[in-house]
Amino acid sequence: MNKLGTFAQKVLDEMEPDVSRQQMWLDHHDFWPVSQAECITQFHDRIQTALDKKEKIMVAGDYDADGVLGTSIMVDGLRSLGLETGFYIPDRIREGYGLSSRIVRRAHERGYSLIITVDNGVKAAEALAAAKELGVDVIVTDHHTIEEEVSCQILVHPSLLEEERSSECGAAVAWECVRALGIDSTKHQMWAAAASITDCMQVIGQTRALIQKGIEEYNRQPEVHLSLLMKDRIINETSIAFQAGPMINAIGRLSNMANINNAVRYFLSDQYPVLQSFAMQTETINTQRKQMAAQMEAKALSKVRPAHPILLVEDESFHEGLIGLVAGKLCQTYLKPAIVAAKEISGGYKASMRAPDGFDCMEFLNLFDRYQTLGGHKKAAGFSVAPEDWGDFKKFVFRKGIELDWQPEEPKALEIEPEELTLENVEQLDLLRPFGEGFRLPVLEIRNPKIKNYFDLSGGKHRRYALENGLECLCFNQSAEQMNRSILDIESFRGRVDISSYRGVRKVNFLIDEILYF
Ligand SMILES: [Mn+2]
Repeated sequence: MNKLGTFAQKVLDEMEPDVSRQQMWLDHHDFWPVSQAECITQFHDRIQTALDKKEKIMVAGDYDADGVLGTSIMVDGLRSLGLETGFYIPDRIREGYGLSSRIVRRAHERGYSLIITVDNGVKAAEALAAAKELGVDVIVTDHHTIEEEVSCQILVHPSLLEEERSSECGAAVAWECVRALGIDSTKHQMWAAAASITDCMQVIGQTRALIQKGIEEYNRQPEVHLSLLMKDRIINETSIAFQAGPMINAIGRLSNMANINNAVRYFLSDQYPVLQSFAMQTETINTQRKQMAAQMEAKALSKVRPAHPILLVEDESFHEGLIGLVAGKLCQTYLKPAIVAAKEISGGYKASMRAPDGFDCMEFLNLFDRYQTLGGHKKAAGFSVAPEDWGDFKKFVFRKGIELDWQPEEPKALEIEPEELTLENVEQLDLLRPFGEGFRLPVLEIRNPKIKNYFDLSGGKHRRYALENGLECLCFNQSAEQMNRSILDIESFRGRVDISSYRGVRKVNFLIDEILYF
């Protein structure tokens, strides 16, 4: 049995009530061996043919962090075999998502006879048809839901691999392919681990093994490309989710300011000065991304009609690479589904939707039938609408929003005593890592907190509550209500635990996300 203390066990009981499955979350599993799936064998054999015939291969990736890391794994792997391998990632704003006929034609003109997609391709019917006509073979490697027939030579997809690989992201699928060629480096593992985290994959099976091993290995010997994009020296999945991931994604989002293909060049380079200069430029772009997103969020919050059942905000000034972040902010602030739209250069509308648990974006959006493009899942979707249909779309959102009957899932919280939050107890939670989709730490709740005193910081922006047992509870960016209500009204604090370190002394803090009042 496991050696968890009572506090960590209490948290695990909340996360996994099925006792027979608890050990699985604690075990560190070895990688499952090279996949025996038919598509992986086909992939292996087709690459062998390419080697024999000295073919030129073009890797066509997606513009998010998963796509960039997956493209880097595939290109690095194929080049190490001596194959002449090019790559191309489309410009998010000018070209849009996925493999297009234009990319296929250009590859053909340049003498590429084989295209391998990474993290996209299952929705590229038109481009796949163009390739067929030109006699270019295509291997599609992707993890997005298959909704139509994928007409290509070979399809490598988690649904065609063994069960334990069902939650793999695009980069992990690329890694499975490269492994099957007998080239397997820890660098590739760490990149695939970082992509799994950034793409919010379920932390089970091979994905869990990748993240555990990738992070362990990184903390033993940091991987230079990732480390230049992170501040933390010792990392966990949160460092990647909040540092390296957004840095890579910022380049793809602001494609009018930077070329996402340079991000792949970065991962393929080993010239330290080149890497440093790229990392510095990325930092600048990411800072800009944060500022622009903050401005857009402020504007969206001022324009939104919070009483509407489904929030919809559009503005001429919105940058289309950032609308998803703003929709996320509205959704989080009002706990309602939110759509944020930007006007494209072409005059059409590009929109992003985010929804709280309990609502299904795609199910809702599919009730309207005039989209130019549409893709996504339950919690998030992206789509575009022609200018002449936009008015009808807005009416649809308003009317259907009123008709629809849905309830946000009640957020559950695990009640704890401040005395339980000792350094030893909180450190034990690390044994449950990695956390992520399908295995999230519960929200912790301190009921009737015995507040000894409190102190406002940065002119009232933040507040620190000290409890009688010595625990400090920090409320960052407190709201007007949180600032003005009497502490006697406070029924409970909801939030998370955090370990801070000051001059070598580590201590536990409680970070307040929500204050409930009597
Ligand atoms: Mn992906």
